[in-house]
Amino acid sequence: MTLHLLPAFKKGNKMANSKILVIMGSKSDQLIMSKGTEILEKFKIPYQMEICSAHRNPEKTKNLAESAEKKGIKVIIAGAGMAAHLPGVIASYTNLPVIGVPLNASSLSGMDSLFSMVQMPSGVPVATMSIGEAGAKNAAILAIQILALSDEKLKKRLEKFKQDLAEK
Ligand code: RP5
Repeated sequence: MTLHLLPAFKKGNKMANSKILVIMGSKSDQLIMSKGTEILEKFKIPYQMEICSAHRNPEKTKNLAESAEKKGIKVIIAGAGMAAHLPGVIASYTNLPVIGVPLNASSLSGMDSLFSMVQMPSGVPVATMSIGEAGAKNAAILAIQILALSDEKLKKRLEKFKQDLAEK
């Protein structure tokens, strides 16, 4: 099966002043992870997207994590399936908050990935979301909530978002 990149991934996807870095382990993760980036776009949050595997591209993973803070990134979202060490490896190279999204990419239905992320040993946390689409969306919302701690306008937009959810 040939996996094509979604249009948003082809544009170079480095928005000026990106606040959030979204990394996923494979092209095969992009459909689910795009459910979260759609929310970032709705909130007009500039973000950078990268496809980078912790085991296939270890040097690139290290460089992305180490350079993120200097580039102005405030939160990193990392999605991966199977033995999903990506968020943990990223968290080992940065003090930025790292949000992990476990993805269903194997016969274990994402439980493998969930346990890989949520069972981080003490000292190097990964804020782990639920498996799949809900997790991708919640990762985006949590990242926005973190940004809203120092952004009053964003806080207001979040309040409106939550009110709309309640009305639905
Ligand atoms: C992980 O392995 C990726 O995050 C993906 O979810 C899974 C399978 O990757 P591919 O074999 O589809 O590239 O590294």
